[in-house]
Amino acid sequence: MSYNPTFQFSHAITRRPSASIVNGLRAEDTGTPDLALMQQHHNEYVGLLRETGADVTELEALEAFPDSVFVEDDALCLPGLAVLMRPGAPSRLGEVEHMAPALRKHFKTVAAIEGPGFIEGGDILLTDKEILVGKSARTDSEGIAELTRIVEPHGHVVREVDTPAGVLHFKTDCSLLGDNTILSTKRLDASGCFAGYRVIHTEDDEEAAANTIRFNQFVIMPSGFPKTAEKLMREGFEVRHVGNSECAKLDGGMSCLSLRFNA
Ligand code: CIR
Repeated sequence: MSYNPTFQFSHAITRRPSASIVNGLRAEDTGTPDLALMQQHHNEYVGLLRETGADVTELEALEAFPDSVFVEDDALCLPGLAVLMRPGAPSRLGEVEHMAPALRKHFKTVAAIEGPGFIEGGDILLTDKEILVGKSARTDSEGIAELTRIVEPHGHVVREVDTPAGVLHFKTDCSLLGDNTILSTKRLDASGCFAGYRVIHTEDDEEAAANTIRFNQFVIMPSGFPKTAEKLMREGFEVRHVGNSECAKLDGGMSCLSLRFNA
């Protein structure tokens, strides 16, 4: 069956939030995340992924790793190839080995970034023609170079770009909506990294809407960004919302909560 591997997915992997999430990393303290509310939002998120017909694995919470709910940072999933990342946050390095068994069930080839560089999945945007990787406080040029050496023989092109200063991950500020179309904050688009793509901007004061996902027929957005949601609906996207108040306290959003792939 033919499919577009950038937004049509048969599978997703998520991990339940752990009670230790209250100790998760954050750039700024805006309050302690409420585990029960986060779990409720997480259930809604998983429910929407499943509504598209995808098979969704929910891994058990990992108490030793407060940020392990943000599974996207642990791996990059490409057609037939998964690459385990090497997170730039020391407290997250050990998460990766707990993701490996779930990926081995679905991928014939599971490669790994060995270092010395660092790279997190949140800095990687897969499009129809290339893999854009934003350098950030978590992802460096050595990590990107190692990823390039792994994926190039599989026919992928990697392009190193910059994440705006003070922004956690490249994809904190953008998402692939499909068919050469990207949702981006104006500040990230101003860098010129999306030349050749059709770019839809998040509305002013709604920058946090940029971390959205296209998952099969749905564009899944964090709740609370009505102007950007309206814009996407006018463009013909089938928009769904999930509460993100608790993950947002830890700089997390829609993409961070799943690994998405075809198997
Ligand atoms: C962290 O700082 O690593 C977590 N608190 C948030 C990770 C968000 N992940 C993502 O944007 N891909």
